[in-house]
Formats: sequence, C-alpha cells, structure tokens
Amino acid sequence: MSSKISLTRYLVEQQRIDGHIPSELRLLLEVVARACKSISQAVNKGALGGVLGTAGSENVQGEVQKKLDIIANEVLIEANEWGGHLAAMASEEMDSIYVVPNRYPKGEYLLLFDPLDGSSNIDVNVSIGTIFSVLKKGNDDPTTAEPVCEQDFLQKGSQQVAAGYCVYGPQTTLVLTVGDGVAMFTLDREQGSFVLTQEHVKIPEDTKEFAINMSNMRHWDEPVKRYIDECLQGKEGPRGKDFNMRWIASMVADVHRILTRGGVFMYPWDKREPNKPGKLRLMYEANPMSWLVEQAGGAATNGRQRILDLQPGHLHERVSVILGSKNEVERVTSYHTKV
Ligand code: AHM
Ligand code: MG
Repeated sequence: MSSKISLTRYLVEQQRIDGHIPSELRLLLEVVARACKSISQAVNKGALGGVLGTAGSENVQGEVQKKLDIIANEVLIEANEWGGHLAAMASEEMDSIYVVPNRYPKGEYLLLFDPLDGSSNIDVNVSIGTIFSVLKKGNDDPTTAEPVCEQDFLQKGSQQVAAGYCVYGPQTTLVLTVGDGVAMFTLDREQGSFVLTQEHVKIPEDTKEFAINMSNMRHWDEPVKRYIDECLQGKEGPRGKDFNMRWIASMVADVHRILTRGGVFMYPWDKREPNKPGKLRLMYEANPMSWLVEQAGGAATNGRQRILDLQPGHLHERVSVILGSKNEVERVTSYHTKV
C-alpha cells in the first residue's frame, strides 16, 4: 500500500464516496476505535499497570470477572456515553442495558460489546480482544420516541449496521464491516492511529484446519462428533486429507486466524448443560463475528439456521456457533439437518 490510509480516512470515504454510513455512525466507530486503543494500552502494561488478576466479582452469567473485564467495560462506556450518537449500550459485563444519562444528548444507535473476550487468556499473556456490534433503535424520531429499553436491542443480527473486533495480540488490529466487505487496520503505536492494512478480506471456501475445544468431545452431539471424527481420520478417512487443529480459547483470535487463512470454528451446543443453547452469546459475540465472516465470503450457523436470522429473546442469550470457511460450515450444518 503506497500511501497510508488511516481508519479516519477510510470511514470518511465510506461516508462521502460510497454513502455507506451516516456521519453519526462514522463518529461512533471512531470513538469505539479510540476506546480500543486505550484498552490496548492497558493490556500492554499487564502486571506493570496492575491490571491482571480477578476483580472479585461475577457478571450476570455467573462468570468471575477479571480486572481487565471491568476496566475495558468502563473505558467503552466512558468513551461512548457523551458523544450524542448513542441511545444505549449493552455489555457482557452488565446485567441490563446502560441508557445514556440525561445530561448528554442522545442519538439513534445502540452499541453492544464484549469488552474483553477470551478473559481466561489475560493473565497468561495470550491474545484477547474486544467485540462490538451496532444496531439502530427502531423508532428514530426523537420527538415521539419511547425511552429506550431492552426490547429495542432484540433485533436479528442481519439488522446490524456495523460490527467488528479489536484483537490485542502481537499487533493490535481492528477489524470492521459496515456491510461493504471486511477491512483490517493495524495500530501504529508511534502515530497513535489505526492504519488500513488489508481490505476486501476473503475467507477461502475450503480449509484443512478446525478449531474446537476437544476436551468437550464426550459431551458433543452426534453431528459434531461425526464431523471431527472424519477430520481426525485424515488422508485415510472419508475426507481424504489431513486436518490441523488450533484452539486459542479466545474467539477473537480464532476468528482473526480464520479471516486471515481460513478454517472452521465451533463452539457447539453440548450435553453438559442441555438447556443452554451454547456457551457463546448471540448478540455481542456470535452476531458481529457472523456478519464479519459472511462479509468475507464465509458462513455462520447454529448447526441448523443462519445465525444472523435468529430472533433474540433476551440480551444475554447464548447460541451454538459454527463459522468460517463456507464449504466446511455447510458440511457441519448438513450433518445436523440431514439425518
Ligand atoms: P469470555 O467472553 O468470558 O471470555 O468467554 C468466551 C470465550 C471465547 O472467546 C472462547 O472461544 C471460549 O470462551 C473459550 O471457552 P473454553 O475455555 O470453554 O474453551
Ligand atoms: Mg466473550
């Protein structure tokens, strides 16, 4: 790339030339990126910044919160609440929605996030990330609008107007879609800005790499067992090729690898807690990742249906996730549907 294109310029061009995004959405995305920059700083300091370890509290899903979970959540709220572009926010780390306080102007967008995904990796210095999804509040006439409530958030993933993640790994990379393909921006620490490093990201349709937590094998459903078993048989089995496995235990890092070189990621429903549809959360993990993957030519299902078509029933709803290279996702899905 001859001249560097900053995230700001990319967004301005999306707004001005392509007409993809209104100015308020452009501002919102810039603010989210700024928040990610400051989370990246905190992550980088690690023990030196006193940010490692647990916070001694639990979130609404009964998971122990790490200090960085809480710091990242606060950074995102503080950065976004005053700009005038948002009506409310929702987060993995907050029981209910956070309505923009009355002292600030309100906008028509809703921001959802998992502030620090892959929390179990924080203290062991392995890649983690922030995932975000942007929706538009249904009634956008501020004179008649009802106060924002959880119901406003319960939209299908196909209604998202922007989605992305920021991975804090060897590099800090922001990955974004506004419905015009997927673009990647690497944080230039000297300049303090995100620089476009890849556009029109494309996931290969076929792959020889899968990502699943194999320690859960005995709990899986038959279609997942069948798929992984066939992969493990390698060249000698029905797939006729050897497969490689990766599991980072950080969805952001696993999806980043898949966007970069292909692969299939699965966190399927399993028998440990049969009433729970899966581990991952639909609205701020599966939906944004599914849209990114689809925008890059991949596919995402819950084993039976396209994730982006699922109607959420509540904010913290969980879902079974199979996403990545199109032909593999279709194969796993067909093992569920054609029995
Ligand atoms: P978190 O949002 O609490 O960090 O949990 C989500 C993470 C995903 O990033 C990852 O794919 C999965 O949990 C790993 O789970 P497991 O430890 O069961 O393998
Ligand atoms: Mg998460």
